Amino acid sequence: MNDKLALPVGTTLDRFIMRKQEDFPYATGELSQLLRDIALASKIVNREINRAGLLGITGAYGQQNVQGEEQQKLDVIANIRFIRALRNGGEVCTIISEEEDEIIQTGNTRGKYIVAMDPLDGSSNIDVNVSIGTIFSVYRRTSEAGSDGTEKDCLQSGTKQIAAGYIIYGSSTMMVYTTGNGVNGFTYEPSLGEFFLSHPDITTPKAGTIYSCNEGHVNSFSEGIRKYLRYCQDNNYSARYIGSLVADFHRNLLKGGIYIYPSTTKSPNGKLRLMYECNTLAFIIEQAGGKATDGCNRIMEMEPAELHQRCPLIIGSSEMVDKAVEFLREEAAAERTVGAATKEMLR
Ligand code: P6P
Repeated sequence: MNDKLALPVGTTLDRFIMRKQEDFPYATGELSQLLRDIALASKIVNREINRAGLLGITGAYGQQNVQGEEQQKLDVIANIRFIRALRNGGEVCTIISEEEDEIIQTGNTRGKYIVAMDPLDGSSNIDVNVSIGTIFSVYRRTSEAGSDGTEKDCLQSGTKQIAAGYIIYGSSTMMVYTTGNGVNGFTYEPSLGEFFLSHPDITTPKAGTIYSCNEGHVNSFSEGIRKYLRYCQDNNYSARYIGSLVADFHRNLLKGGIYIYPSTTKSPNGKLRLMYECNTLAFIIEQAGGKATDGCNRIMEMEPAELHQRCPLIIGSSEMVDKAVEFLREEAAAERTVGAATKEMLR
């Protein structure tokens, strides 16, 4: 299928994946199968989320994850579902999960791929019926097939991603992903058990009037971030912050906007994780024409040192991200000037 012939709205995810695979003559179908495995797990998780209140699977699980965060029962359930689907699918040798301290070996030693995932992000919102999401990135292993994947296989920069996506469990359930040739969105029809193409070739507006940030932490933000937030308010932008990254990101992707989880005095590296939140959404936003930075560096070029490392995230419409970075650069320049003047005075 010629990539130039856009596939019609209503194309099933399976057919879409197959047609797009035809665009890659050397594709062997493993990545296609991996995407199907993720879609399958998301259908199961979707069903459990929708019935959580009836099945007694809301609320805390009673343990903390490696991040020191209270695991919700559905965090654990979603983690199990995605690991099982990827293990049974056979294409993935190793998984990084927000819910697991160490890398997970699937036993598929011939598997070509690594998956980094947050099985259920925003889970504190589950009990109050607010949209939540699954976030995933796919990398090609760098080690030889035939043995378990290594930590080095897992610690690759975002530019090495071969696919990235999320599932948003919201007023409708959608899967949005990219393999590096644009971004496409699929809406789930539960009565048929299928995802259907509903948002072909998603591009994000260059500018918007929505800013997403937890302004309750404003006193711990840098002066540059505080100045940018005041700039948004002076320009009568709308503050929209759901407390669920996938939901805030998805709205801003479609309408234009910026999401900021910056460095704070308490958490200098911010809260969000590089490998399975920031890199994933950075790949998607760049493919849709937007930008993603930690305030100084392009997120996708950051070299990960640890599986669960955190990084500040400023992501969204390109002109809005540029403006936020401008305020941060002005602050850095002012600090250098003050630093130099102080040094001069102390000579
Ligand atoms: P805060 C959820 O825990 C999450 O990782 C993102 O989904 C969300 O945007 C953010 O943290 C909310 O964090 O500190 O504003 O409650």
